[in-house]
Amino acid sequence: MGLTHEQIVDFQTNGYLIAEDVLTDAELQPVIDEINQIIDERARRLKSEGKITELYENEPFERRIILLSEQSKEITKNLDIMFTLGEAMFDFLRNDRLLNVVESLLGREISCNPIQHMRAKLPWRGVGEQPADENVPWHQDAAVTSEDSEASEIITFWMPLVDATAETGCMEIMPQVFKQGYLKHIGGEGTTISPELLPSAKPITAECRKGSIVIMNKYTPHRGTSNLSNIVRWSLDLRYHKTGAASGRSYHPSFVVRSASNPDSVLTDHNQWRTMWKEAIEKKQNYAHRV
Ligand SMILES: O=C(O)CCC(=O)C(=O)O
Repeated sequence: MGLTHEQIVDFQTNGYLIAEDVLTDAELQPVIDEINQIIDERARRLKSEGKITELYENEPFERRIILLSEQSKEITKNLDIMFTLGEAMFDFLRNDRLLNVVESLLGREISCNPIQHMRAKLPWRGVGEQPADENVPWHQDAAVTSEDSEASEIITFWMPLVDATAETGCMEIMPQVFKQGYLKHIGGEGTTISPELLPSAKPITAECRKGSIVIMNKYTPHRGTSNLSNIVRWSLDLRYHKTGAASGRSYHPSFVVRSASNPDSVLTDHNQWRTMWKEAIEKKQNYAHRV
């Protein structure tokens, strides 16, 4: 089942929606298992290189990478979808329940957008807010797309792999502000809305349980909040667009995940996806962000 009519209107009115209980634990577990395996392989390599001494093999998903990163920051380097390219992740990008929700907003011809991330937000022990290199500042997702995608509906689907709360770190969102369109951004430590243009709308704290999804319009200002807990705030932020529309990163691979008119166009081959990404990354194109 996709979204209800009320949910769709809610999204279109407020520029965001928290869709509750879309995914089951069983659907998320293969992704978690795969991440655990990637971390285990990295930890063993770092130990063999003498960069860490403890493997912490018995620590859970929510804790292990904290203990490993205290020994070597290398454990989190390039820990993202386009570098790890796992099969469970590829399968998840085409998860039926997720795509039913996507279809409710984008129709029956859908592509997976290459702007997609897996994030391990580690606990913050410092004073004030977690810094911008660890915690994404106020921005609109349109800011990380090229201008040729201005007319494309690129919708963000943000989902935690643990409960995302005010304590573990979740999204903070400005409702309805998407109606103002694009706001100029500045670069630096994380793309951020120019301070003088930051709307004064009261943000909502978008707590989101594991299995639920925060859906956002590309012009909705949002930011991450500090992780004040003692577990990792694992999450995925995925984007989808209508097949044929500009993706905002034409130099990275989009692929068809659902098509009513041409079901054969759906990419089901994990190896092909891997190859497309590897070839694109080798070319090392600079991101054509907007400012
Ligand atoms: O996961 C986070 O903390 C930030 C994610 C975000 O800002 C995004 O998906 O655009």
